[in-house]
Amino acid sequence: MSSNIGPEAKAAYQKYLDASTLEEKINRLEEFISLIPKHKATENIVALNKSRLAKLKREQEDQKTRKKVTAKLISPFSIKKEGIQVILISDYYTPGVGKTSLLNLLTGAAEEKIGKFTPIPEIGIYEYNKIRFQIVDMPSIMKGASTGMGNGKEILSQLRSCDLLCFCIDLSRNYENQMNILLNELDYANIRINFSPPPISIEKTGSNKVQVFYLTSEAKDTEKFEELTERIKELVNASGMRNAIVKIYGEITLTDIVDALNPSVVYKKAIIIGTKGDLPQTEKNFEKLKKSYSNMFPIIIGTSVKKAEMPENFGEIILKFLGKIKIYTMHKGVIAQKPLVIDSESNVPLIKDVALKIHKSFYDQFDYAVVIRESDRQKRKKVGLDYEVKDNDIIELFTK
Ligand SMILES: Nc1nc2c(ncn2[C@@H]2O[C@H](COP(=O)(O)OP(=O)(O)O)[C@@H](O)[C@H]2O)c(=O)[nH]1
Ligand SMILES: [Mg+2]
Repeated sequence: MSSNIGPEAKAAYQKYLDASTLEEKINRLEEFISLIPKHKATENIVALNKSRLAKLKREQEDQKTRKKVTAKLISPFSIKKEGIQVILISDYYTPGVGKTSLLNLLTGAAEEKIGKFTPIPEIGIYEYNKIRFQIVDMPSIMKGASTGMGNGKEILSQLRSCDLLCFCIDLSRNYENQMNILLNELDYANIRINFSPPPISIEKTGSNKVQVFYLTSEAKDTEKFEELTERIKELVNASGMRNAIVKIYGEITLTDIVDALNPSVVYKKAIIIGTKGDLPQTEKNFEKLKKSYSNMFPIIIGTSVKKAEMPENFGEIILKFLGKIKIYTMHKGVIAQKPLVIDSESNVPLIKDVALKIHKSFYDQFDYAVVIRESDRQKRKKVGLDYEVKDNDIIELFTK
């Protein structure tokens, strides 16, 4: 054990080694990690033990699910996804931050639940330019939710598959407390916010060793990468893998490796909605909130349900933030009423994506496409599969 960690942490580590049950091991390892002074020299120890901890927690979850299979019920928290799913979350407080009020303003749903405790999710559909957004008003998240407080585990697990999270923050209360509770509980639940997945891929292999490859010049630039390779091998072993190929595509930290090794980590996009903007002092609070969190949250909106203040183009804001565009298909000169939503997050959206989205046969038998773009000088173009499409394009596909 390294000399950088102090006697108290050392004692805690010994206790962890002496633990006999899985639960004891988890608790003592958490205790140990919390006692390690956090600085550059202890980075490796922290990462290594976080990876061990993640492995132990997975074992614990496996045991629990095995116990549960006999009594499998559909949870009242489970939501059938429809359209683009947007989940409203907040901390737990009375009176509430105004989630149900927002849901009602956007969708007309759940008016009778405003001002009341809402123990299970309420759902409504918000339509913007004929695109459907499923707005989910989640029960509040308590401090300790990630360990099960107030149905926290059920609530947090529902967030893992949404398209967008809205942190609803009551501007008439201390915003920092609210933000901290939400950010902490999500982090403990392995939900990472507005953070790109690290440039790492880890595959299990048959060979009995861990191999690390640096595949871009950025990755190769890493200082002392031989040492990094050793650390990565340690982390892979600590996570329970004996054989793996680790590919690194860019600059990374040891924490990134710990996350990449943990199959329960998900990456979610989130915005902040400040509520009750009509109450005294809220304007000042809103400005401070923006200043403190705009690095992490590119979109922070101020609202008031009392004054019916909500951006008219809320749907547009969401689509843009999620990297989605809408196009209109055309058939024999007739333009569809309803747009088609195309993803463009990682790459530029192409005619190919449109064809595949409609049906694979349009891709397989593709001949050419006609694109009508009002903003271009040449409004009408005949194009191929690799042509880049833009928001509001009108597109007709022709097959052979
Ligand atoms: N002044 C003001 N009060 C609001 C606003 N939105 C909600 N409220 C009030 O805040 C309380 C809690 O609202 P609710 O929507 O039930 O919050 P939830 O618990 O987060 O779902 C209710 O009394 C609402 O009338 C708002 O924009 N301005
Ligand atoms: Mg409510």
